[in-house]
Amino acid sequence: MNHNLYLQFSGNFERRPEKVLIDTPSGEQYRYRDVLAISRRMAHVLRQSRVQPGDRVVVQVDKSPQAIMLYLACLQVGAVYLPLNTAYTEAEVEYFLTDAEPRLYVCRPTDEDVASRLARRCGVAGVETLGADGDGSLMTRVAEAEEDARIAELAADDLASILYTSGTTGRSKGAMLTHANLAANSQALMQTWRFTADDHLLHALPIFHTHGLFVACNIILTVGASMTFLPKLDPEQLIDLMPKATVLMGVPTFYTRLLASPRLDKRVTANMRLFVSGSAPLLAETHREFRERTGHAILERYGMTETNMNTSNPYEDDQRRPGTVGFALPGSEVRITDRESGKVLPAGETGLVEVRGPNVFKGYWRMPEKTAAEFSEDGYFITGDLGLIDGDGYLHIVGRDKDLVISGGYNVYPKEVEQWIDDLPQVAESAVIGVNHPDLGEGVTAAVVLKPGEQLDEAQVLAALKDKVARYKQPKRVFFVDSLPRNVMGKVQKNVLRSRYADIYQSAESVEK
Ligand code: MLC
Ligand code: AMP
Repeated sequence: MNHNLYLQFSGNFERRPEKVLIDTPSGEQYRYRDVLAISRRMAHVLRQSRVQPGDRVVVQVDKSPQAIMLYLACLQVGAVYLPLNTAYTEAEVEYFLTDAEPRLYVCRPTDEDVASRLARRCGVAGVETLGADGDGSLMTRVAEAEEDARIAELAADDLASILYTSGTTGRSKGAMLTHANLAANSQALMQTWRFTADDHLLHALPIFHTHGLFVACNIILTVGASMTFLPKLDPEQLIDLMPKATVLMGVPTFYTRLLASPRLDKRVTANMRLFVSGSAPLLAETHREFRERTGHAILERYGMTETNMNTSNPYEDDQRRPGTVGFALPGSEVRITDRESGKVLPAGETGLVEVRGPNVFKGYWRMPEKTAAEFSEDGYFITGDLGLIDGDGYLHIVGRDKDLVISGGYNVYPKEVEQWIDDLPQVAESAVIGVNHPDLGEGVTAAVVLKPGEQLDEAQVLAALKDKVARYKQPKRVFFVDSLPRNVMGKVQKNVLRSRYADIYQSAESVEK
């Protein structure tokens, strides 16, 4: 049996060729038949470029319908789709190319020079470009290519994608997601959230992460529905489009920014059947405010790059509980264990959240020890999140055991930023923390200790980080301290720092987006 995820989508290309799969606010429309034809031509170009099943194709491009066609072409060929955030710096991309050893690197036309230089340095054989408007060298080749309708024959645990996720050591790890992982998760979500071919999704998330790519696009492709692709979050544009849509998926910042618009009300949301939130905690207060204004209870779910989606609040809106992430999805299991003993804890007790099921990834790319360290003996993935399951079975995420900041739904591992700050000759040590931020949930914030007699200001630290790490990882504020608070074991007490700076983003002037 062929387990290629593409087969889960392919029936829709035959059943509804005339139906629009993706449209854009500027009026472009891509029907199922267009997407099929272009993706098959892309598959031809990939094969011409000697991309074989199992080869990695790194894609670092702006959001566009063509980027989804490239994803589909990779599935057809059996290549491993490896999307990267366009915000990554050259240094960050160099690491990914070296680690993943892709056959092909597809970048934005404006990045071609840097990309070619990087490809030469990292031994990547091919570079193509793809622009936001479907321009670039890839599409020039596609225009001349024939359609190649072959679909690679794959096993369930062959890789469909690798998504890099930073680690607490500061070194990024490639999470290997199989065809079976992605197929199982979109099936479970489709059922739980009652998607049908009549749905129309407002898609304003980036498509280089689990949320925007696998949760959003895979469901739409599986049920044969349609979506509007927006390049980025623009709350007014979303509100304009809601009367013709049925579903929105977003990170909590989507909902706080929508609430900031006086236009958001019951009337503009009347056609919508579902608002989904995830990737970061949604404040119960935001849930309640949204319900009051629109009559809709936001459905919160919980997932991870490594595991896809694990839990969801129930579809029945009176059973959705603010501040909780609901129940394990069909086929998945969730338990809470004691941090020290590893024993499973009863309802109401807080511990590590562990998950098991067909959604859970195969492991970290070329890191067997790291993979083994994050699984329990009986096959549960240890998420590093802290949670409890209440008496009614709802999972609450109450914190994180891992040192991680989530800013606007993007993960920032403090260690990575601290290492760059510590490299500055004037710096003795630093600690990077997430501080409550009204727009982004958490704002990346640094506390820096200088070496005796040295001088440095906030602007200099920020300037030094500029080309090192992606913009969203750079601190919103830098503070200088005489020493970092430590416990008796010598460990930096980040909680002390978090409470010291708890109010810095609360006043309107200090809130930077
Ligand atoms: C952008 N900026 C950010 C930022 N996003 N800074 C911190 N945190 C963020 N999340 C910076 C930019 O670099 C820029 O800086 C300035 O803010 C404005 O940029 P922008 O592009 O205009 O930002 P905006 O459109 O306002 O984006 C904010 C956002 C976006 C929250 C809408 O970040 C977003 O769509 N986040 C979703 C991330 C996501 O998909 N996460 C899912 C991961 S999967 P300057 O200085 O250059 O102006 C996952 C698993 C799961 O977690 O469970 O889903
Ligand atoms: P990522 O590694 O980018 O996939 O981010 C996964 C992490 O996001 C999880 O381990 C959680 O810490 C967090 N997360 C995702 N969804 C939620 C949610 N609904 N509530 C709280 N945290 C969440």
